[in-house]
Amino acid sequence: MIVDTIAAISTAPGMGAIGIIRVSGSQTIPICLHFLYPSTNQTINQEYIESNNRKMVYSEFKSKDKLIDKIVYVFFKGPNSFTGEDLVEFHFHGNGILLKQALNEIFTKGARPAEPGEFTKRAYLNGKLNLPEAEAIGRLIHSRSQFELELAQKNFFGEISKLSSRLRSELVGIKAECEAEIDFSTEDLTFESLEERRGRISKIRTICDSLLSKAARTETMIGRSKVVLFGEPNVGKSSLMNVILGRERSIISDRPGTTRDFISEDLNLKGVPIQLIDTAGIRETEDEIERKGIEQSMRESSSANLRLFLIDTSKPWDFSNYLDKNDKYLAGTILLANKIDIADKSWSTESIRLKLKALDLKSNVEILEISCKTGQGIPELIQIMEEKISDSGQSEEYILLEDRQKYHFQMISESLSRADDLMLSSAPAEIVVKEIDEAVRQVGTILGFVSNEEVLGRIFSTFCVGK
Ligand SMILES: Nc1nc2c(ncn2[C@@H]2O[C@H](COP(=O)(O)OP(=O)(O)OP(=O)(O)O)[C@@H](O)[C@H]2O)c(=O)[nH]1
Ligand SMILES: [Mg+2]
Repeated sequence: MIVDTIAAISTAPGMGAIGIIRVSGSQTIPICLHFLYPSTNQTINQEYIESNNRKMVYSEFKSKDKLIDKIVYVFFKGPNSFTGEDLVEFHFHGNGILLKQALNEIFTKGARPAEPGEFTKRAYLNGKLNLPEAEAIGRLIHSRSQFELELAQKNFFGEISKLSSRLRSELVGIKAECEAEIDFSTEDLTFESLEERRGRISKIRTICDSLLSKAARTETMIGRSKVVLFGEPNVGKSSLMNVILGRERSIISDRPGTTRDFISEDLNLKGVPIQLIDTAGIRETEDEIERKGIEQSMRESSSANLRLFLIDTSKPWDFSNYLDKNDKYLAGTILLANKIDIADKSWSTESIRLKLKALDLKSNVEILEISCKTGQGIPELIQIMEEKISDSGQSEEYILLEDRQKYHFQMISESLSRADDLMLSSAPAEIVVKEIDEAVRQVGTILGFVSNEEVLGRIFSTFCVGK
């Protein structure tokens, strides 16, 4: 039984209509009795607090006759609280200084500062949440996009726990079969064939492996996607940056070499956070500063999730030659034929398409005519960007795994692979069972069958104080 009492500000820093201090542990009621003066004629005592269990009560919050704030509070009698212990939430006015003042008063009356994630850790230790759910709370709070939030919600509502429980019961079944075979090998019983068992094991391995690859895909989606605008000077990269952002961020001029550094701005497309980067136009130059900018452009563009390569259709160029010259930049890009409002008569999308085909680039190049001046093609461009970036397809294709969970799924897969090798080489069942047992242990760890204080400390310390 945890006896000490913790307290922390649970709302985000900054000003707000309300700011909540949460207190949990055995001193919760004495702390309430010390500070609360409900504006009824009733005297406050333990019975009063407990009879108002889970109700919002209006009260003065006073320390030594000094009125700190008029608040509402909710008392939750353990075990029916978030942490499973007696818990109170004091809803103050949302001023950081006021909240700190009140919190310091609370610290003098038997509570200590909560560690990061300690409320959630207590909830877990008291059986209120399982570990994957507790971890999902951390994600829920920190989600930066709709996409990430939805996946965190799925985990919070039990996705990982259900999945792991299913895997665990499968693995326990296999282990039981193996053990029965060892124990009753001298008796005339039929057990599943080697092939059947290998099939069952391989099915679980496939599930783990596919989870891991889905999780990897999800991570790239969640990480801020980088979209880079690049191409020769004066083709309209900065103009496009401004059009997409809807404001004048980059300097535009008809002088080639206007942008010398790279300019980065954050935006959100369909809930996916994006870093949009405008770069220095690529060309041969004697100017050292410009050359540095160009090198930077190349670096940015090679690490981008989506590359938009701009060309200027207003030039009377031989575009075929132009593409030959630039073919190393083209693979996997969207080729934006800009300034289509003043396109030269030599411009033809069809011939460019044919040329691109002939270049035999490793990955597809899409081509889109746009004008930063008239806005032609811009909605289509945004739509293509959204599709490419948030290409979420079926949400079943994505899953959020915390590093810890990934590690254990990986370990399960490896144990099962070793078990399979052992079975193939007709190793004794006793040895095979050890690997299966290890897989059972690993999946148990995902579910939170962990007693190690250090492991738990690590998991919850990534939370913020007050959670
Ligand atoms: N008519 C027309 N002019 C455009 C269009 N897009 C850009 N321009 C003009 O083209 C010139 C160059 O535009 P920028 O956006 O500065 O080009 P940039 O690619 O950023 O150039 P650097 O920074 O020098 O590499 C400016 O004078 C723009 O007004 C367009 O779609 N139509
Ligand atoms: Mg520019």
